Amino acid sequence: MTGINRIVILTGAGISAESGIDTFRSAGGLWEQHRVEDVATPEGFARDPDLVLGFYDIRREALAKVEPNPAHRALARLEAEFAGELLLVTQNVDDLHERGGSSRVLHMHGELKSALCLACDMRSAWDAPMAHHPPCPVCRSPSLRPDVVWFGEMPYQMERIYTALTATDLFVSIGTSGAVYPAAGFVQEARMAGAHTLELNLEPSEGSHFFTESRHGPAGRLVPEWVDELLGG
Ligand code: BV8
Repeated sequence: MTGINRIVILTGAGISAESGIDTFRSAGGLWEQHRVEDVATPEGFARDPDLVLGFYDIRREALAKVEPNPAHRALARLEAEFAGELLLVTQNVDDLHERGGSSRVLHMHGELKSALCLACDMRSAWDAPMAHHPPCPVCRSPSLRPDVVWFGEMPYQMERIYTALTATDLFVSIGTSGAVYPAAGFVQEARMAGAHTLELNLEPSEGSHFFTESRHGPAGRLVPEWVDELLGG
C-alpha cells in the first residue's frame, strides 16, 4: 500500500489465542468461567478482593507457560522496518507483544505484570502472586491491586490514542470482537479522519461493517502476510 506514513494498530485477545491464552468471549473463554461483574469491576474487587486477586494471579502465572506467536513477531518486524509512524495499542494485559520483540506498546487496559498501590497510587513492575496481600514495593502498605482497567474505569492514554487516530492513514484491528468501548469505537474515529480501515480477525467482529476491508482467518497467518505485503515482502 503506497502513501501509508502513519499506522495505528489495535490488538485484542485474538492475537494471543494461538499462544494458548484464553480469549474472553470464545467458548470456554475467560468470561464463561467467571462473571465479569465479579472479577473485572471495582465493585467486584470491593466485594471479594481475594477472588479477584486470585483470578489475576492465575492469569499472570499462565503467562510464564506461553510464548509469543508469529503474529506478535510480525508486528515487531513492522516496528523495526516500517519507515513511518506506528502506534501499537493493545487491549491485552499480557506481555506477548513485548516478548515478541515490540518495544513500544500502549496497554490501554493495563498489564498483568504491573501492580497499582491503593495507598500511594504508585505503579510497580510485578510478576508474583498478589492474593496474599504483599507489601507495596514503594510504601510497604499491603494495598496492591492488579494494574488493569476494569469495567467502569477509564482506559489509559486515551488522549494520545485519539490524537493518533485523527491523524492516521491506516487503522488495523487485529483479534478483537469489537464488543468493548471505547476501543470498539476506534474504527469509526479513524474512518471519520479519512483513514483506510482493515480488520484481521478469525471471523467478522461486531464492528466489521465499519471497516473498509476485512480479512478472516487466524492472526498467526494473516498478520505476517499483511506485514509482508505492507513492507514489500
Ligand atoms: C469505560 C482488562 C468510562 C481487564 C478489559 C453500553 C454501551 C456501550 C458501552 C458500555 C455500555 N455499558 C458499559 C459500557 C462501557 C464498557 C463496555 O464497553 N461494556 C461492554 C461490555 C458493553 N466499557 C468500559 O467500562 C470501559 N471504560 O467505558 O469508562 C468512563 C468514563 C469516564 C470516567 C471513568 C470511566 C473499560 C473497559 C475495559 C475493561 N477491561 N480488560 C482484564 O483483561 O481482565 S475488557 C477485555 O474485553 C479486553 O481487555 C478487551 O478490551 C475486551 C474485549 O475482548 P477482546 O480482546 O475483543 O476479546 P474477545 O474474546 O471479546 O474477542 C476475541 C476476538 O478474537 C474474537 O472476535 C475472535 O473471533 C477473535 N479470535 C479468536 N482467535 C483468533 C481470533 N482472531 C484471530 N486469530 C485467532 N487465532
